[in-house]
Amino acid sequence: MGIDGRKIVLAASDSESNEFMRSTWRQMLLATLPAQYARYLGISWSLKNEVAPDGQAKYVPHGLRAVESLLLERFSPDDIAVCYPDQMGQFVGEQTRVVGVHAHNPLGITFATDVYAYFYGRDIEPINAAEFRRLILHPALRQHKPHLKLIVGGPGSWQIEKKNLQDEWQIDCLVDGEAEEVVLPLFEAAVRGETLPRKVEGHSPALSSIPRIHHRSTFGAVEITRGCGRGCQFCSVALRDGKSLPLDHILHNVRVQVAEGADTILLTTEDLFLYEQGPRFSTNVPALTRLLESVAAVPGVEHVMLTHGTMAPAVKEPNVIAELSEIAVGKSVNQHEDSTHPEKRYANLFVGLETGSVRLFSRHMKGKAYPYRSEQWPDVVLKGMQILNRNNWFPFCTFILGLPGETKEDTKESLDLLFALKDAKWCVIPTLFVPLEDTRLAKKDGAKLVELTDLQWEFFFTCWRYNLDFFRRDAWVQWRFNLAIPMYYYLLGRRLFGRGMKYPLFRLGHFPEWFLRSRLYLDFSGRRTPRYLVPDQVDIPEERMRPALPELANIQPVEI
Ligand code: B12
Ligand code: SF4
Repeated sequence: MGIDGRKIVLAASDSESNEFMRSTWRQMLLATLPAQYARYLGISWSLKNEVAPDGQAKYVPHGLRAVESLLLERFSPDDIAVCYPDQMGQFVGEQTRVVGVHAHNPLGITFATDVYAYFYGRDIEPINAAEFRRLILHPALRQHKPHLKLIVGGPGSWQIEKKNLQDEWQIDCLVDGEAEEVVLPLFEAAVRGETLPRKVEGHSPALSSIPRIHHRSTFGAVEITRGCGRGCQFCSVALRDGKSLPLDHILHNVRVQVAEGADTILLTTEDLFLYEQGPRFSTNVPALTRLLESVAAVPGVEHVMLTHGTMAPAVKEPNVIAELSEIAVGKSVNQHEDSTHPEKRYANLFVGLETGSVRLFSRHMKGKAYPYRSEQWPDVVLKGMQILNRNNWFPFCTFILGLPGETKEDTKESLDLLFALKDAKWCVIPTLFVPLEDTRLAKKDGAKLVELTDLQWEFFFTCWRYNLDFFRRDAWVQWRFNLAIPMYYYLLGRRLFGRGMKYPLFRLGHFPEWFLRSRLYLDFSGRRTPRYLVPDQVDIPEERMRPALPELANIQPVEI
């Protein structure tokens, strides 16, 4: 390309584009592993991405592909290059007028990210943040800044404003929210060299404005729904209007991915069960089945992966899980010896459980359980997990510690629910509450590791004890890990976080239960019966069986 460069360059960091081992889990680890020490942790990860012969990126996050497609409506493909940082010098040159950068989680300050890097010391940043810094401070950007505009957008662009880094990083404009209706005028103004607004807010676009993509996304991500509508107060997508992408749009995007070498498709959604939903979040089982079958039938698709889902639909309509399993499990990338599938495959679904406290649930997220009531949440979780596990769905679930107003009793209720799930096949990720911009809890204080109570530490490490026991079966590795735990506590942990973490941490290190029993809330020795047991069934409250609002009574599920 030489010194001229392209008029428009779009870029994403290596860690946010990465699809190492086709594992979404490994990419999430990049948002968490401390950049400085990651190589010593014995975890396999890589930042290598594939580059096309002309130097462009083979795959980047789906949001950036959407931006590229919008720009292709007005600009020639010869005007645009999409690349990783290592190739920026090839594409950013004298002719470049605008560089658009994608930010999924640029500083690692969202849920469950910097928390883990902090365990190594307060100033340690996760790999993802270090990689974003490498991108945004790239020498080619600095060299050509006088004649180009720098625009950053994506779900994590708010983090840059929050940390006051917009000026230091010479970013002309931050785009927050959905960008379909803002990208073209903004990039055109940038190409004309006009001064850009410091910040632009994107709002939910008309369904028809969401473009079909032209090139491959990381993990073969294909959007099937956008928005949610359940209204959880801590969630940044809760306010996005809920919509399903038409099947021919979805299949077009699947074919584009496969044509450019993807063999795995990641169906991207806030909630799988909202796809072509009927009235009041009711699951459209035929539409979902048809979706999965159609995607799996596209020649070249070897694996179909899922992102997020909620528990209540699995409880209300267990047949949906059974119906989807042939593809969701049979075409999954993931394998675990506890799966009863002949090839030991299991389906992964990210499920936000967030709390076991009925009070906090009712206050911050009651729409999540609909049509069940908040008081039924523990039952919904336990029954849902049973149904998922029976069908070889091993979900990745999150809990949020430190939600505004959390008391000791709330944490105990969460611990009780966690204990009732001790034999579940799952991965459970404790996260700390982060007041995300554009949410109803934006003005509240975030939770901090140094302020965790003893009970919250117990919750935190009990989750990881479960995960170790379920995923790490190598006795020798486990033994070494167990030895390292007290060393960590006495050398660093105690100094960084205080004594509250001690016994919970020791449980993570498999200290004997006779020693821990009297010092912790949960009793692993089996003497105490759990507060919750899996219910035989969870009844939908009668008033929720009937349409509550007259106008809803006339809405019919989508006909397939
Ligand atoms: C798929 C996905 C993943 C995948 C793949 C990610 C990837 N790198 O490709 C996996 C599972 C690996 C993943 C990981 C993580 N994710 Co994620 N992920 C998603 C998900 C479900 C879909 C993303 C998507 O493709 N959406 C569709 C596209 C079209 O939307 P979009 O990306 O927002 O893009 C639009 C705009 O943002 C904008 N835009 C995007 N890029 C650009 C660039 C420019 C220049 C401009 C102008 C505009 C622009 O235009 C697009 C069209 O409107 C979203 C939720 C959601 N539905 O969006 C969460 C989400 C983005 N992830 C989230 C989080 C927290 C994470 C993790 C930190 C999770 C964790 N704790 O470990 C990690 C971070 C990974 C990393 N490397 O840092 C949060 C972000 C919260 C926040 N606001 O900070 C979200 C919103 C989920 C949630 N509800 O909390 N994620
Ligand atoms: S159910 Fe999930 S996506 Fe929907 S509002 Fe709640 S947290 Fe957000």
